[in-house]
Amino acid sequence: MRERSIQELYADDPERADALAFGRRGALKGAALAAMGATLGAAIPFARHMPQGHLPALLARPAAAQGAAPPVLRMDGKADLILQGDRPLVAETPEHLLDEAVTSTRNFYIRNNGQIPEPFSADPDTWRLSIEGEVNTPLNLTLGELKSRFPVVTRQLQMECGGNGRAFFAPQTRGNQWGNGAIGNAEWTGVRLRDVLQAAGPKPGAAFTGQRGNDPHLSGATDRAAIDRGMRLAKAMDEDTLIAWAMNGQPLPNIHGFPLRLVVPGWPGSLSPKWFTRLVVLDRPHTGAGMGGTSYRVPTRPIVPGSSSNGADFAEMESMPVRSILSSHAHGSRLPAGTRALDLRGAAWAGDLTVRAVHVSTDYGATWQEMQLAAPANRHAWQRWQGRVALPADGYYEVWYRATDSEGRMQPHAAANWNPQGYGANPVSRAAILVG
Ligand SMILES: Nc1nc2c(c(=O)[nH]1)N[C@H]1C(S)=C(S)[C@@H](COP(=O)(O)O)O[C@H]1N2
Ligand SMILES: [Mo]
Repeated sequence: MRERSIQELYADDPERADALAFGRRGALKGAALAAMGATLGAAIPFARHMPQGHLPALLARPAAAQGAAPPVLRMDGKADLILQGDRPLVAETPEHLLDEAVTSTRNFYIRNNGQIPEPFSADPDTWRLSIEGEVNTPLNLTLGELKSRFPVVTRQLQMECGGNGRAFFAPQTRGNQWGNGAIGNAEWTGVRLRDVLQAAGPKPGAAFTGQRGNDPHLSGATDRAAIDRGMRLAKAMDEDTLIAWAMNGQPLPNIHGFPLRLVVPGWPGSLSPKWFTRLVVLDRPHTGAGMGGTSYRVPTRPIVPGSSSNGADFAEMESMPVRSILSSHAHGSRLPAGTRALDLRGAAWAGDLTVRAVHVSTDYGATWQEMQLAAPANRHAWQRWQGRVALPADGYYEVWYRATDSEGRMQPHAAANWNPQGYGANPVSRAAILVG
């Protein structure tokens, strides 16, 4: 009977593969080291630091383990994004395509919960937005009126799906299995929601919002919203919360909400309706589709991974946790023999906070090197990082990268605070790189 390769074993039974590769003492030596090297297709210069129980990054990502390429989005005006699903249409940006300081529209991820509406075919300036609820003067404004009545601002703002990083949870949770690519840092043009709310005049008890667009529910039911979420009024009044009609200097493409969307940077993307038609001001938390229970809510006290919960004592997910990406090298890249340094680049961000530092390790976390980190272009923009690391020899490397936010919180070694819908996973990331 043929021995199964370690690669097959890693795909089927990572624990057993690990036990075989590392043996009881946990050191990768002799035949085991040779087998691991053969599996990875290269020698492992830092094998002495490879921790026991370590599933090599090259094998850890499902597509690599199965030898299959993920499905690719085919859409005019869009790069080859990773197709997460086509009903609803969801597509993730591969990390290495996020190498631009300002994310181009081509490379911006896509997340829909419902159907994609037909493009608005009338004059875009006739699109209407209503501001209702606990306000002295309810407003029903055309896009043309928004443009002429309020100061127009342009800002770089990050938009990130609340479930970004979900694939890193174990056990797996339901929902799109995002890696780190449900993020974009585009340049948005519009007016401040704050200015419009001040024109409407919030009543004394006003404390929350509810906001939605007019995309049909996935089922086609006309009495149900695809998504209809809300937030604390304080975030609506933040100077960076914009009602935007342009993305990177052009009218919004239909897939990103033409002709009007909200941009609530640093908080879950689900708060930023595309095809934006209505915002209601409330004196209590909103109760629309995607609110309450375990939706966009995380445990305040950790729960047993894999257990069920009704989310009663969970808290709203607000400012997103610190995260970093590596954009200069794709996971699994192969570089020419003799390469002795890597010039690494990427980005990092931390919701409403800023990032204080980005560190990289090429020796399985034994040592970490601080990268150069740029200031954000403006508040709520991501920060670019770069730096050079030396490589002692040809072989298999893992680049581990992690950011620390302005309050000292660091990306954890493994996804923490497991929750049924998989929000907030931001572990240290690992990219496999082969030299030679
Ligand atoms: N009308 C509408 N707005 C929406 C959604 C939606 O399904 N319908 N999805 C939200 C979610 S969950 C995210 S993460 C962002 C993604 O924006 P993008 O598709 O422009 O990248 O849009 C948000 N706005
Ligand atoms: Mo999202």
